Amino acid sequence: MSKFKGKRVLIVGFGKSGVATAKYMSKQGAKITVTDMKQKSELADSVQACADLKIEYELGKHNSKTFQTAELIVVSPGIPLNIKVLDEAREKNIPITGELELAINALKEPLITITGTNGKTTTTMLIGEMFKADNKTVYVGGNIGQPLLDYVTEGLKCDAVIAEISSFQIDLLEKCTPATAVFTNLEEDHLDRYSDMSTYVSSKKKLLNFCDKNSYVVLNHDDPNIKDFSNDNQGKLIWFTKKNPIQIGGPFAENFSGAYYNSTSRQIIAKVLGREETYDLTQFRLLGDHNKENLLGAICAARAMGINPKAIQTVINTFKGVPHRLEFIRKKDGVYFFNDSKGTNVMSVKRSLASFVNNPIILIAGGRDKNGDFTVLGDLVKKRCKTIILLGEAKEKINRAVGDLAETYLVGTFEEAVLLAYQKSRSGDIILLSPGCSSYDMFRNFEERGDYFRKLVTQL
Ligand code: UMA
Repeated sequence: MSKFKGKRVLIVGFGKSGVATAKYMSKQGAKITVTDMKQKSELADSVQACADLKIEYELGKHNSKTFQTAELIVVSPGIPLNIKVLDEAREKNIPITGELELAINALKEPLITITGTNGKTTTTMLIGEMFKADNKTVYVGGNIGQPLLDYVTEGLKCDAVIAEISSFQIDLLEKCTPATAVFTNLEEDHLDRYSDMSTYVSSKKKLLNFCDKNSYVVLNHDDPNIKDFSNDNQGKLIWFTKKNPIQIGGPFAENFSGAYYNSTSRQIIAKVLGREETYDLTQFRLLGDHNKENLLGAICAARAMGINPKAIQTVINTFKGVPHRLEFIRKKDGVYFFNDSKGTNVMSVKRSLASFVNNPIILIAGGRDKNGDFTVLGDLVKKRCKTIILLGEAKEKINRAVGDLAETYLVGTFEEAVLLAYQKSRSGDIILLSPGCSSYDMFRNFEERGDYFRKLVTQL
């Protein structure tokens, strides 16, 4: 019998994670209450998705009493853990968990986790494709937008589960032993939720501390924060770097286990399970150095899990990229349009700007600020941007940080931004939407923002 049968389970937040939890808990026979600060009319999709389930709703508010009388509280990742109702429940020792924890507790398959600030989704997708190219069945989920708990509820059976995991999800995890854990990089993000960078780093590190001696731990040697993770690692360490290990020298070069990029030959050299292999990147389509990092991390994880090098090379040659991550939309009058709506923090804008070396950029940025420091974009804006178009809640702040370094306009709507960018463009220019902010001031999520941008660009 399920341990949740008959239990009063309170689900906080009724987005994707809340819906997945409701479906799972309904199957387990729990007594479900859902609470969300939004009104029912704003949650129509979620309510519809759970129309067949027996659920008590408390919408438009969070009621302290409901929190204090629950036997288990399942919190959605986007909800800050320091809200009053959760503090009160903690005082009463009511267990608080997340959808990911419920899923991981029920998983039997090898779990590959991917976390970091940027590049998680691309790395996750690449690993998934590498498994599939080797005729393995996989479930790819987590922060990528497909709740992991759906895999359990639907009773699916795959060879492996590949999960993109955010710090918000890690904060709600009590245990998790990945077969392989990839850490991409750690850059400034979510400082509206974490008090400072070190608290954010500690959150990610919690996942490293879960890894045991059987876990493969894949670390980015080029990222100083991630490099430091090796000091606390219990697992089997695999490095990736864009430098030749010989340049780094010392024991790192002598005992190198991992993958590195050789820029002269445009190859990746991997030595993961003792054997040395070479991967050719001449057909790899994704732009930017950061995508080489994503590929390096993916190769390390796939090889650690025994994926055939031939399957990996096939994915390198055919992978088209991920929507909303430097996604090429169209070329019109010689102008190239790119949708980078997932560029929701300052460092990811930096990476995207650095990806275009030769063409002048018209950057569209802004949205809801996450307490980011936009001044770090200064050098790249000066070198690469001919125009910046700013919108959303953060437009004044970004203008003050970099507005003097390129021709800058502040606009009110997305339509204005796209039209102005097009009017200002000349053949050879790149129009890049890379907001550096979350989308929540104007859209439901970054996907909706990117889809809208794509639609406007297609209509031009
Ligand atoms: N809400 C409350 N009370 C509050 C705050 C919010 O009720 O005090 C409600 C909101 O009204 C809303 C609901 O909570 O209806 C939303 O919950 P959510 O933000 O957790 O959204 P979900 O749709 O459940 O999506 C979550 C992840 N969202 C976040 O972490 C913000 C999705 O990651 C993830 O894909 C999904 O679970 C499935 O696992 C998105 C994301 O932006 C992509 N992640 C961040 C990132 O990548 O930077 C971490």
